[in-house]
Amino acid sequence: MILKACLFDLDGVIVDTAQYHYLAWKNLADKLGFVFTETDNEQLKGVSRMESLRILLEIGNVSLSEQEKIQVAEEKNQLYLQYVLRMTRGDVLPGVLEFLRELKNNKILLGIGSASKNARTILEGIELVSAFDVIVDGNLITHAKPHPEVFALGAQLLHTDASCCIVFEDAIAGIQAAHNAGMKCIGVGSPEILREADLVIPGFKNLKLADIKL
Ligand code: B16
Ligand code: MG
Repeated sequence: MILKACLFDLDGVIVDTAQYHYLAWKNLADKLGFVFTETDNEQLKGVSRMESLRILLEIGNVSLSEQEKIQVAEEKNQLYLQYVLRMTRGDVLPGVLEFLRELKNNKILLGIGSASKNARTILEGIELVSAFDVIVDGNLITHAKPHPEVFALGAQLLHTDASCCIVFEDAIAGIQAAHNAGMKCIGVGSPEILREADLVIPGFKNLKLADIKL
């Protein structure tokens, strides 16, 4: 393939915010009176806020009115923001900055494709807003991953054909979204979980552009 653009998921790829999502959802589960484990939290990765809440309530076998759902989701987000607002450049995952620099030096366009409505806030904290040519986040899309919208829009805004894009994702729904958009996908994490990816890497540490053969 001719590589022209790389689209990065944010949570779990550029930074590890899954731990903060977990703490904030767990706080809600505690209040509602049920146990929510880190294993349960795996199901929420890459999933939108309201869909995450639906899964959480299903785990706890709790039913809430639509109004209550909106309220508890907002409370969860406020707690999550308290953690996220403390993030700095030092929270960028190992090897990411070096890899982004190599891509930029090779004139490859860079984009963010995240389900999070807090993506810009996080990117501001870690000082990476200007590193990306386009930022597509949860505020710009109407269909959650595995729908291709988030990545298709990223490619469109970069004026790049899907066949020339590679997506980096840590969630199964995200890998499916990339494939549904007609893009190759590199899974970041465990090969057992990210089986559907075209290639899986443990992280960006020591990763070179030449290592990516798709
Ligand atoms: P927010 P990503 C996703 O971000 C997270 O993986 C997922 O756990 C979260 O529920 C979702 O963003 C929505 O986040 O509540 O901040 O809008 O992995 O697509 O970058
Ligand atoms: Mg993710």
